[in-house]
Amino acid sequence: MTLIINTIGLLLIGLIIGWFWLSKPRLYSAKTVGLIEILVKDGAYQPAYIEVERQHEVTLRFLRKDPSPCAEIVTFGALNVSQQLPLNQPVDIMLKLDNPGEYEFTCQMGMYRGKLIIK
Ligand SMILES: [Cu+2]
Repeated sequence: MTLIINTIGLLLIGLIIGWFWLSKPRLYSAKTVGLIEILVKDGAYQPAYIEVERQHEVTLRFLRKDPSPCAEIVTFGALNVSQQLPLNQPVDIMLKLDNPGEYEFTCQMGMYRGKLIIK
């Protein structure tokens, strides 16, 4: 019995380590103008990789389908923007971006990762 519990414990630890260290962001590319829709689903932002031409304002519409509490908040660290994402309810985030560059967005713990690239 102890052996079984130990084995399950080890498997769980392996899964958690795998999730944190081995999972790479799934990359999607979307070259879009205007409103960009991002699905939060199955542990990832889809698309996670967004390229836009330089423009003054970019609106991202997040739709969270992932019930994991981890997905509840999306944060754009470099822009000082954080937004709560209710389940199954689209949320628009308007960003003012005057400088080209790469802007990472993540969940609270940095497990969901995406990147907004302003050209
Ligand atoms: Cu998280």
